[in-house]
Amino acid sequence: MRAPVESGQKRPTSNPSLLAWVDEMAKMCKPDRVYWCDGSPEEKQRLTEEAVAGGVLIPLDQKKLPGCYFHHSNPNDVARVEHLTFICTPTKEEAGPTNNWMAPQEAYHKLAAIYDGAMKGRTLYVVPYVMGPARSPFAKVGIELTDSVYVALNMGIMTRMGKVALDRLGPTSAEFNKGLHSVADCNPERRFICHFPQDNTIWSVGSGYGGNALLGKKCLALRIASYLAKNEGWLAEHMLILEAESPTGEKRYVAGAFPSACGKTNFAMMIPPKAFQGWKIRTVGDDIAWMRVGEDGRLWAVNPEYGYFGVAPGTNRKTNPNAMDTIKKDTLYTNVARTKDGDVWWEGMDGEVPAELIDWKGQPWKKGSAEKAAHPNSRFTAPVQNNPALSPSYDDPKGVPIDAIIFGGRRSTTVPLVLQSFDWKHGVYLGATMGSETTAAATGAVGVVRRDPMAMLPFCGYDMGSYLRHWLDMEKRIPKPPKVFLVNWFRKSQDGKFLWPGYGDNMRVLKWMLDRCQGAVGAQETALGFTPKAGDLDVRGLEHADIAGATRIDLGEWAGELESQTEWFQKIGKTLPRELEQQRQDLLAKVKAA
Ligand code: GTP
Ligand code: SPV
Ligand code: MN
Repeated sequence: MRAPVESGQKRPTSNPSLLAWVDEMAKMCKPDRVYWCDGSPEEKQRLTEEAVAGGVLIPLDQKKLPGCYFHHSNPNDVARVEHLTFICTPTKEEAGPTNNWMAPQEAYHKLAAIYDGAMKGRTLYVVPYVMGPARSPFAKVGIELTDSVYVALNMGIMTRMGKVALDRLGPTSAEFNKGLHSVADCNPERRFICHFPQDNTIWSVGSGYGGNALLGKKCLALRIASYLAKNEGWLAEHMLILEAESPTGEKRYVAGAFPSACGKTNFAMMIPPKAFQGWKIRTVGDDIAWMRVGEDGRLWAVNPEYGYFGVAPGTNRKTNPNAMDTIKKDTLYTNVARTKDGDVWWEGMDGEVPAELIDWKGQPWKKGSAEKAAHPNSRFTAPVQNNPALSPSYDDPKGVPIDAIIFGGRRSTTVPLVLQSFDWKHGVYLGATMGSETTAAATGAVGVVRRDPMAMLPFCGYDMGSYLRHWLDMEKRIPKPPKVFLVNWFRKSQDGKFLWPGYGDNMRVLKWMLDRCQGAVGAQETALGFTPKAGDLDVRGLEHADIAGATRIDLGEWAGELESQTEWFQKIGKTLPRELEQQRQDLLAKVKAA
């Protein structure tokens, strides 16, 4: 038995594995109709009209923001839900101590009961998509079945969606990620995001938001992909990819892992300060990097995504002009505030705060209100082609060669502006012990320091100790490894002000790191790594910065920091690579002796 296909639509594939799976899932979810997405512009227009008619999307001012729509999610569904996210491997050990685990059979059983009939009265959208440049050997095909037209439209922006994916899959291959998604009744009590790495399967139910629901993104491109990467000898990471072209036309690439809402999109779209005239910074990716060792012995990265699902608050013409230009057209806005005449607004937007707004929940809002008008995790979904600083290499099937890997957390104390690791192993240690204050990108308390190794704590699809072992092992696989750095844009003074202006001025730190890769600039060796000494950072034209305060290393604070890492290493448990604990002890001894 299969649900009737939308009237007149011929199923666009004869792939028997795909057809059988879609039929099986439809039989369980019982949608009124099944619609196969082709990814065409006509289809996008049709689905948008359907979403507007159903109240899922609200048109914004089409003169000012052509092709832009507003969506407000259920107020109980505004961020990723880490406590409801599960890795479903045969043994608990495979998921490791930092992931929630459920036995695969139990998870299938539990979720099947929720999916049963959940799509009655709704359409099941079949969304075929490719992660990665379509012709790239890196690329992976996924199929997401969803009952949310909002999710289908977002996937149309965030991935290479439709016919391109069915063409890549071909008529017989069973090698595709099987993603099933239903908003069901959007009840947090019946919300589960389950990953079955061994089955290349994702079941997500009860949420329509971001990383919970756009299955190509965190679920496939990080959790499932990190599991594959470990087995196949590559890296799937929560990293931006940036292209830096020098005034002499030399292009170099860096990859950077900062936790959720800690600056990846901003860094990847940065506009250098005036003193750096002639430098061009372009975006290859802003959230995810898949990296493999090339024939030349270097590490090569592709961005599997095709759009940006970016944080709105804090984005303005001064902090991120490229993002502001990117989101002027064909953009979906989720949980931002609006003006009565159909413009968008959020905290940190340029200009005066409007006297009156419609807040993210659709309620009237007045200037001076204690409540935020936009949700702190409100987002824009925009196609990469809108980005004026898009690198042409974003679609290069072979990717781009990485010179430097940058780890960076949000730390108001202790961690200096920039630190270069002594070597690969020490770099892995810096990534593994990275701490960051939590943000609104996930539900739960905000501003609490937690360890977020390589910004992958919520996204690693297997045991954390084995993941860190994989990072250490990569050294043997990469004959010409990137240099590794730790940065912190978020250090604060006693009175709570940022010591470093951040944003475009981060170019000054990027330049130092690029020069360090070529041995073209000085540094001082400290107990913890190399830092720029006075005069090494190019600070021409820099205002409002406390450079000494931002770059300072306080050995007392560091002794405490290193000691507090014991708890984290104990949590990782018996699979923690011994080398990392050794690094910690050696550093602590050095810090105490200094
Ligand atoms: P995800 O999409 O959640 O993975 O986030 P992201 O890492 O891409 O973070 P994003 O660039 O969107 O920045 C998140 C927040 O941090 C925004 O409010 C930014 O304005 C702010 N931010 C980004 N870079 C800097 C910086 O250099 N300094 C300061 N102070 N804030 C920054
Ligand atoms: C993040 O939280 O790291 C994001 C947003 O990029 S989400 O897609 O919801 O994961
Ligand atoms: Mn992210």
